[in-house]
Amino acid sequence: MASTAHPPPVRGAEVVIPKDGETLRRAILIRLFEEKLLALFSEGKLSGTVHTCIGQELSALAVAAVLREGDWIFSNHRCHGHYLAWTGDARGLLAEIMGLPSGICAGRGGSQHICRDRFLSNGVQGGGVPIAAGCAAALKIAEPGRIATSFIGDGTLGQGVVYETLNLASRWSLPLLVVLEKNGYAQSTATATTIAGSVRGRFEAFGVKCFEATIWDRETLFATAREAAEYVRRERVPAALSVECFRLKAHSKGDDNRSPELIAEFAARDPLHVFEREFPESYARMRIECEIRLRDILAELERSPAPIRETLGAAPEPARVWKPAALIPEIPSVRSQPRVVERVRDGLRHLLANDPRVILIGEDMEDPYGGAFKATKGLSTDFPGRVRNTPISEAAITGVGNGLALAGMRPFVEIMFGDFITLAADQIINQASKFAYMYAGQVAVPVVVRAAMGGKRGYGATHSQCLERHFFGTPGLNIVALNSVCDPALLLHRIHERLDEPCLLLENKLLYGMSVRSHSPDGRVWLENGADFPTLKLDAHGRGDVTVVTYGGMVDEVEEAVRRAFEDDEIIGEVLVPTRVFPLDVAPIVESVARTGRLLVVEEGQGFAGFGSEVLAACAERLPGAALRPVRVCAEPHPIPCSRELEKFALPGVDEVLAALQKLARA
Ligand SMILES: Cc1ncc(C[n+]2csc(CCOP(=O)(O)OP(=O)(O)O)c2C)c(N)n1
Repeated sequence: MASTAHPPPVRGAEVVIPKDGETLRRAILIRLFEEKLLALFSEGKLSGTVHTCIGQELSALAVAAVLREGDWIFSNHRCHGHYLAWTGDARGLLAEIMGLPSGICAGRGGSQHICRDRFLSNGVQGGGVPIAAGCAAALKIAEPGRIATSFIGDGTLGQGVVYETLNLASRWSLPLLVVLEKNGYAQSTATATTIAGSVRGRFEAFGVKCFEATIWDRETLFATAREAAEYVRRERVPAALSVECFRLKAHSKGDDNRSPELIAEFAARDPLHVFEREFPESYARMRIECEIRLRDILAELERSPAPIRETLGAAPEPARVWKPAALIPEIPSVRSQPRVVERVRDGLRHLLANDPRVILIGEDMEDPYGGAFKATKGLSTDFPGRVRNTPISEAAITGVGNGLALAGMRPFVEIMFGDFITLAADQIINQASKFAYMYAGQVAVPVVVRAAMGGKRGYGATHSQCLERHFFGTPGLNIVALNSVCDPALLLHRIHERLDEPCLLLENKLLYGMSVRSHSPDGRVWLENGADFPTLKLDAHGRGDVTVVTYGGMVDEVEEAVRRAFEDDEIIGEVLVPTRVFPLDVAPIVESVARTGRLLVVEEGQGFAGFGSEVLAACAERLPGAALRPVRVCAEPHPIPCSRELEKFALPGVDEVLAALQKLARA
């Protein structure tokens, strides 16, 4: 299914959830584990970084005590305690932090990015909250009674996506427990100097109940955690659990600018120190047990083999047979030449009808509006509850999409104007695209983010761009572009059937109104090469003067320019249109350029470090020594103006493509 190979999931030691009465033993294990990490760092035996929770262990344990198997847990950079509290898997975690193949993520994740079953951590502050909400949404549909938990620190209260998510989780009544570890600091900064208002007020503003406790009153902490989790489980609504605590060590390894007096004051109150003072014999016995366990694990791991170089990546595309492009017969169309938007709708309708896991979320998608470009018109009526309007929260809705996908649903997230994909960039680049590799193939995130890109409608600088360039080259991400030749319903079907990785689907705004057709204006038939995400070709039967490569919304204008170039100057263009622009199958392009020696790349967006640059580089690399004559046509290097005339100057059109064809033919 996936285009990138991953090794089979790594299994750590058996998960052992602490039983009542074992809390302190587990707390000691967490503390000794992290003290050992700091020692290994100072001995130069570990690389990277580590954020210890020394002093805060009880908050993780209080939450672990009230979670159940099947619940999702999202953690942050300070995740060791959360993980060990929940699993007890010191061996798997230590191996991971040591970068060993037997680590829980095969050494790919390290200290901050760990995953096992339904426990995931990521070091991008706040990004896990909407993903947890997405999992909560999936649980609500498929596994009622289970909940999702997301740990954050109080510094992360500055992160906007947290509030987008609280709003959505409250509106959608999602069983989400946000655990706030309120240790008063964010790295070097006292949060009292950066976070305004009250913590409780922040949650309650969204109608989210906030439970409060401290680690210095263990009984109340455990009781409050239980009350909070049971409330979320029973009422199926979000809640927050705010746990006041203090970290006794530096933010990471040695970066501590807090006063020694302050730290000493909290060290004296530290629950484990208190336990040691009150029950020295029990404490000493448990400590020795944990020390022996960790010593044995370390000794074993120090003898383990180091990782070997991995060879991952897409398999080479097999040779293809070109055949005429056509509408997909399994998805009927009401018209013989439907418009692109109609085929998008047909495709989505087909998926909704055939796969109960499919769910569509985005702004203004429901009827009677049916989406800003009407791509979902009628679908919310026909599939009640499965096409959902969201608030204006691009980061959160993409994150919720990630969570839904992670939990087994097949979400399609609509970004109304592709320009706003910037707001969802963290969820695409640092979350969805990373998970499968970073967590050693244990999870898949088959989320589809549909974004209407493109200009030529006078919408100006912030509603007209093609921003896919910023996502090109992100490992783990697929970028597919609709055009008016390859049936959009087919591409939706393929994405759904053949990808278990995230996909950014580019839907050009002007394209929506075009008819899907299999002939170009010069009468030639469009061919496709039969790949899952086919490359299309306007064949020149070996007589092409210029290879023209384009994608998405530029296809129609390129065709028109090619028609005119032939009529006016008898220049024959061989046009190639990939439907998946990343990862890109360059073979058909290189094959054509090897024959023509002339390459014209046309893209609507900015050219620098863009699609054209990559196509050019691929041809130059694969055709060393060839006399390659390239030209690129792209947007002018300034923001897109509103004025109809100015916009024409800024964005490439038929005239620019024609001029480039003529220039190349003369070269
Ligand atoms: C989005 C983001 N911005 C900045 C950072 C760098 N960073 C890592 S931890 C941290 C402080 C987090 O503070 P808090 O949320 O209070 O958690 P704590 O470290 O106190 O557990 C910062 C700024 C990050 N990882 N992610």
